[in-house]
Formats: sequence, structure tokens, C-alpha cells
Amino acid sequence: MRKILHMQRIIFLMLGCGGLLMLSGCQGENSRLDQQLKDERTVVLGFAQVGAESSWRLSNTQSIKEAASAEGMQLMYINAEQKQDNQIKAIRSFIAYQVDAILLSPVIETGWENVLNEAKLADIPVILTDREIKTEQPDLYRCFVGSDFHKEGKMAGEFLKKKFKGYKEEINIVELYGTIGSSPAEGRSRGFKEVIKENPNFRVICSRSGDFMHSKGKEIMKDILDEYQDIDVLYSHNDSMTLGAIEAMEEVGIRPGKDIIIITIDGEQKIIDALKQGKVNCVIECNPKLGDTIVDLTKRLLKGENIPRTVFVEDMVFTEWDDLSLIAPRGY
Ligand code: GZL
Repeated sequence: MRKILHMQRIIFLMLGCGGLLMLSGCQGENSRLDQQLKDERTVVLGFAQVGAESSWRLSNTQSIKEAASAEGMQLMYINAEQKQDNQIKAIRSFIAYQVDAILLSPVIETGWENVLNEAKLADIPVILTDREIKTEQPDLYRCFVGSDFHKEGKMAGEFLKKKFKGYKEEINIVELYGTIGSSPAEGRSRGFKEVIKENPNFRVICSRSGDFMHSKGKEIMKDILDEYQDIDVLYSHNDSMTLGAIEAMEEVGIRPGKDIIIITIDGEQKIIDALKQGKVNCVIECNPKLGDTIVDLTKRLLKGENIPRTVFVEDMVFTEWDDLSLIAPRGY
């Protein structure tokens, strides 16, 4: 009976999520589903991903898919296209299907109590991957795996202090903000401002959201360059927006990395190449390859082991002062 129920749930879920749902490794899913029906022990994970907005995100998704596949876990991946409603729908579908665990990268920090309480009532554990939530109910998720965004912001501020050590003039800073209300954008902004406030000549003259996207980063930087003539620094919350901003600068004859100092976060290959070309001055890495850690923690959780509440991954800093030939290929 349970096996038939299993098949019904799979069909329900695939219909329920429309085109957004992809069973990772879709090729030959019928044989895979047959296998799943045969093997009651296959762990099924529901993964509500933010979207596909940046190279970082694509690498993060791939890392989780590969790690789940390597462990023989079935991963139901849903690309929420940066909409919280899509993630909430996805979580409800995972609950209906009775997945073993839910992986959630919450597009923004708030608005999760109702649906995560439904997961709790269904006795389905939730692991937060990459981004965090703000809640008064700590038992809504079991673990967060990702970067320390506040620390990333502080590292960006520390570079700026070093870069302009001894300067007395006013330093005008433009901030390209990530998705408003997301934990990476909030943390990166807070950490950066905590550090630079120690230096009275640092001034953030403009802060606008490019939603972590290349196209919006370029569009907003164009507008800012029209409005402000005396920009010394760009602090950008991710490389996709930075690459768009560099295009906007070069289109009007501004030399990125020279006329405007650039600090950016993620560490994708294209931005490391720009650092090597002198177009960027500091790259704060945000490691997207969380898959192995997340799958290991999920396995331990499902075995009934206690797992840590927070697992921060290590992030490196690459600056114009480093031997850039030592940077290994980034893979994203
Ligand atoms: C950070 C992640 C951010 C990346 C962006 O962990 O949530 O979202 O910095 C991505 O590239 O869009």
C-alpha cells in the first residue's frame, strides 16, 4: 500500500509544482522512481532553492545535487525564482509528499513561521542552507549551514581601512545592496558599516539594491554614475552585481579598480579574473560548495544524532596585494 501511495505522492508533487519542480537527475526518472519504490530506505529530500540569479547560486545548487546523488538520496529541487511564495508552496508540497527532510535557502529572513510550523507538525526536520531566517521560535529549523555574512562585511571594511590608511580626505562610498531583507545583504551591510564608522572620512553616499543580479547591478550603477560625480569606492554585495557595475563604469570611460576602488563578495572566476586585471581591488569569498556538509549533517540528523545549530563555512579574502597566481581555479 505504501509503495502505491509513494507513486501517487510523486505524481501529485510533480503536477502540484508545475514546471518548477525537477527531480534531480531527471533522465530515466521512471527507472529511478521504480528503484525508489523498490528501495524503501531511499532518503528523499525537498530542496527549496532561492533561484538561479547568480553564478554563485548555480554552483551552490550543483554542489547540493551532486552531494545528494553521491549519497543515493533523492533530491526534489525547486527553483523559487527569488519569490518567497514559491518557496512556501514548495515546502507545502514537500510536506504533502512526506519527504524525510527539507533544505531551505530562505530568500528573505522573515515570514516563515506558518509554513515551518506545518513542517514541524508533520515531523519533518528543516535545515537552512546558505541563508538564515529571523524567528522567535528556534525549533523551526535544526541547523544553519553557510557563511558568516556579518564577518564578510567586516572583512570588506577592514580592507577599505587598510587601503585608505592615512587619508584625510572624504572617501565617498556607493553600496550595491543585495536582496533587501535577505540575511546576506543585511549581514554584509551591517558588518561593513560597523567597521567603517570608526573612520570619520568614510561616507556611504548611496546604497541601492540590485537584488544580487548582474542586469540590475549594471542598471543601478548607470543611474548612480549619472547622479554622483565624486565616487571613490564601490562596495558590492555580490560579484554578479559588480560585473554589471564594471560594464556601466567602462561604458562612460571610468576605470574600475583605479578611478573607483571596488570591493565585492562571492569570489566567482570572472571576478578573480577582474582582480588579476586590476579592475577589482578586493574579493571576499563566499563559499557556495555547501553540498557535502549539508548532506552529511542531514544523514546524521536522520540517524537521530545531535547536530550543531550553526555551521559556518570558511571564507577567504583576495586582495590586490596578494600573489594572485596562487588562486586556484574557482569552479564557478
Ligand atoms: C550568499 C548568497 C548570495 C550570494 C549571491 O550566501 O545567499 O545569494 O552572495 C546569491 O551571489 O545571489
